[in-house]
Amino acid sequence: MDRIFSGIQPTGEIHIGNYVGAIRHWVELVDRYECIYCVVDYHAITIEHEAASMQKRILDTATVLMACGLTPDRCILFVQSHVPEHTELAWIFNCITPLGELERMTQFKEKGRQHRHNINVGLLDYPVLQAADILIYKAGYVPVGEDQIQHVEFCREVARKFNTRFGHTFPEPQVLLSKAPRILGTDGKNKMSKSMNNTIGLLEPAEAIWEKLKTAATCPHRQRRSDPGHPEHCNIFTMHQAFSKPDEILDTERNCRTAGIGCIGCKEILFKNMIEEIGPIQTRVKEISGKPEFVTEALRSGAMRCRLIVGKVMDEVRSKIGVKSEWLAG
Ligand code: AQP
Repeated sequence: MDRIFSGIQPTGEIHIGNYVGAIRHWVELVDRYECIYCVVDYHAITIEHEAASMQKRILDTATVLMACGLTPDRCILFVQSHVPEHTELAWIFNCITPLGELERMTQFKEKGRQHRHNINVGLLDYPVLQAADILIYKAGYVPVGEDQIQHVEFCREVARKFNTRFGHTFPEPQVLLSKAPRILGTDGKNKMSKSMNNTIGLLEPAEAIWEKLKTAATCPHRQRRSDPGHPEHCNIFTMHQAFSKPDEILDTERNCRTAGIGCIGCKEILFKNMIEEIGPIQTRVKEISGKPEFVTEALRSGAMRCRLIVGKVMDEVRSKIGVKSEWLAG
C-alpha cells in the first residue's frame, strides 16, 4: 500500500478552507493508502506564538481531526515534535539546499510581508522541515491545498539532490489535490486564511456562519439582483462545489447565470448544505472533548508507530552521509 503524509499547523481555529482543501480529502484517502497525518507544532512556531496555549491548540487540532474521522484505527495521527528525527533530517537537508531556492518561495515572501518584525530563519527554512516531514516516511503522495504545491515540488527537488549525492534513498512524492484545493475567504479575494481574518470556522455556531455568509463577497460583475451572475468568478459557487450535491450545483449554476436566483437565495442553499455536513462534526468534537484521554492516547500511540518507521530511515540516512558511528553501539 502506498504511503501518504500530510500535516496541519495548530495555529488557531480550523476553517472550512482547511477542511475541504485538506482534511476531508485525508479522510477519503484512508481506505486506499497507509496514511500518516501530523499536527506540525514546529512549523507553528515560525510565527510568534503564545507558549502557554500551545498544548491546548495541539489537542484542539487533533480533536477536530479525530472528529472528522481520522481515528487511530484508520490512520496514524501524531504531533511533529514527538518525533524529533524530523528536525534532525531537516538539518541534513539544510546542508544540501541552496539559500536562493528558499528565498524564492512564495509563502516565505508572503509571510515575510505579514511578519516584517519577525523574519526568522525558521520562516525561511519552513519548506526544508516540511520536506523532512514527508521524506522521513518515504511517502509517495502528499494531499494538500493548492497553496502547498510549490513546497511539495521543493520537496521533490530535495529528494532528487539527496539521491544524486548519496545514492537512491527517497521517492519523489506527488501532490494529491482535493476537489476544492483553493477556497477564498469571505472577502472573495484572498485565500481563506487565519491571518487574513476572512475565515469561516469549522466549529463556529450556525448563526455566526450565516452572518459571515450573508455578507461574503460574490460575483463582482453582479451589481443588481436582475444581473446574470458568473459562477466561475464567485467564491460562493466554489463553496457550493465543495458542499452541495451535484444536481444542486447544476441548478445553482444555471439559476445564477440566468438571474433566476439572487445571491442571498444561493447563499441560503449553500448554508443549509454546509451545516448539514459540518453540524455532525461539531457534535463529535463536543463528544471527544469530553474524553481528552482518547486524543492523548491516539497521539501517544501515533508517535510510537512513527518512531518505528523513522528509526530505520534515519539509520540509513546517517549511514549514507557518513555520520553513523558503528562503534557507538558496542
Ligand atoms: N483556503 C484554503 N483552501 C484550500 N486549502 C487550504 N489549506 C489552507 N487554507 C486553504 C490547506 O490546509 C492544510 C493545512 O494548512 P496549514 O496548516 O498550513 O494552514 P494554513 O494554510 O496555515 O492556514 P491559514 O489559515 O492560511 O494560516 P495562516 O494565515 O497562518 O497562513 C494545507 O494542506 C493547506 O494547503
